[in-house]
Amino acid sequence: MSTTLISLNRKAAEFISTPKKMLINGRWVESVTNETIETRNPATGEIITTVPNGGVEDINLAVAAARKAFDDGPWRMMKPNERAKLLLKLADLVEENGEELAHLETLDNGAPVNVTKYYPTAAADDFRYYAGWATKVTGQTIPVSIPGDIFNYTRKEAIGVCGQIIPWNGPFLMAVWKLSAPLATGNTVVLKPASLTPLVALRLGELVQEAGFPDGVVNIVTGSGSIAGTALTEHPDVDKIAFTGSTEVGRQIMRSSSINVKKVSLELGGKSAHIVFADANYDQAIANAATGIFTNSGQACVAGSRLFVEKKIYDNFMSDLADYTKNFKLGDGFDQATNLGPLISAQQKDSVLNYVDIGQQEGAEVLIGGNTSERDLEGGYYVKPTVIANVNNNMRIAQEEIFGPVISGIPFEDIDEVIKLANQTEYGLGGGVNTTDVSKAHRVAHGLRTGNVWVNTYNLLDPASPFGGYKQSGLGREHGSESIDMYTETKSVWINLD
Ligand code: TAP
Repeated sequence: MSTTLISLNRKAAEFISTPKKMLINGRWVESVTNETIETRNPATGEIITTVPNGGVEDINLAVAAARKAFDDGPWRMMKPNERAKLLLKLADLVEENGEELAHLETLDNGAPVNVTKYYPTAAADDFRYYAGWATKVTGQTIPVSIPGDIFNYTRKEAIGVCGQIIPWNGPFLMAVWKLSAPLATGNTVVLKPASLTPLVALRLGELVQEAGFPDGVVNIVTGSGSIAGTALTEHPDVDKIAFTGSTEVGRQIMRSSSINVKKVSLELGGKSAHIVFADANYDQAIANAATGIFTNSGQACVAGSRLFVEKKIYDNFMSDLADYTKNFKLGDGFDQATNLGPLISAQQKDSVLNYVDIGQQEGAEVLIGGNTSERDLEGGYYVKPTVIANVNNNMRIAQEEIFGPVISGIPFEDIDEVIKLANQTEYGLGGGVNTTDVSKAHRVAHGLRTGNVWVNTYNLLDPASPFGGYKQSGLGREHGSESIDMYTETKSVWINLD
């Protein structure tokens, strides 16, 4: 491994030098039981620090604080431009502390600094975009036709206390997405980060306080999904749950949220089709296919994990894609040369490698990748970029979310066949099309039953454009005006003018 390690930002080093606390009602507290959980660096397996293992009582305290801040509080009543100012201040603070946040993300999640260095700007953009919305959430006047002199209008009102549960694969930006729109619309929040990656959320909590948000508006409880997460989703004083994570847990959350009929939005798994036609710009399509799967080491809900390649170029394309993976430098995210980090945990590594075995047992052929035997990567949870050929769409590796750097190539004959195959999955999150034929591009984009389609590119996101899934990939959309709808209730007001 190269030894050009970037040194850890000084403030990040200070941050992890003490056991962390969690944020409830404007105070940094231990869990009621004083229990803690360890968080580890996936590049080395070493313990970084500990965070509180919050449980039912901690969730109760956090929800009570969020409830009070909403019901009695300064937040819902605060003028929209004041809420906007606080979000703008938070955006500035995120930028000012950008390197520290990026380094904490690399330490906790493994994504290379080469990638996480862009997150502070993306995070600040998100807060600024929704700061802009705070003053623009309007109702309508409605020309009703019933008898009498009746004036009817609608108001968009905050839903209340939002329980925000996020995964480990993008802890920084996921935390930001789960704060920006709900706060802009006047909701209060209890955020539960993933047990494996709690650090950036806790540091964001400090910045929320520094920006001057009133106590109880943002609460951050660390703890396990099975206890703290369940307590949040079952809590009768929580009005909405927004969750990003696995489809299996998404189903459980729908069930537990039914207790008091919470509003629920879900951003779940995917098995996205990335389609390459023979007329595509070949080199661009290779790069897109690689970016589509290897970004974040394949630990992305939108990962283009099923690669459909037109039969006449299939063999060459798969072999060139395998060659292209040699451009990836696997290693510690703090190594300047690294552009592919470790997986999040030993368990995730085992699960991914098990899928590679399953693929081979099913008759597929591993062209490159699989396990790493490089001695200098021992200790971390590394899997080489892996390209698998001779896959058919019914195999488990083509139907189940692997969540690792593994791409499965499937040949196809024509546009109708590929649209059909691409839609033969329980998921519907992303999709990619590579072609120089504009009519094919639109036909496929319209034919895919997915929430996002990228043409001759992949993985683009912007706070202004809605993001979410069809079928079992989710419920609702984050970003854009759709997020405003997701965090507001619509009230119809009737006035008799006679
Ligand atoms: P999940 O188990 O879905 O965890 C996501 C979040 O939900 C974490 O904060 C987790 O807490 C919490 N959680 C777990 N069980 C819960 C419950 N019963 N009630 C409320 N909250 C609960 O995902 P994971 O274990 O991190 O990853 C498993 C698989 O999910 C991955 O291999 C991948 O296929 C998929 N995944 C998908 C995505 C996206 S973006 N679609 C993201 C991550 C993972 P803990 O961290 O304490 O468990």
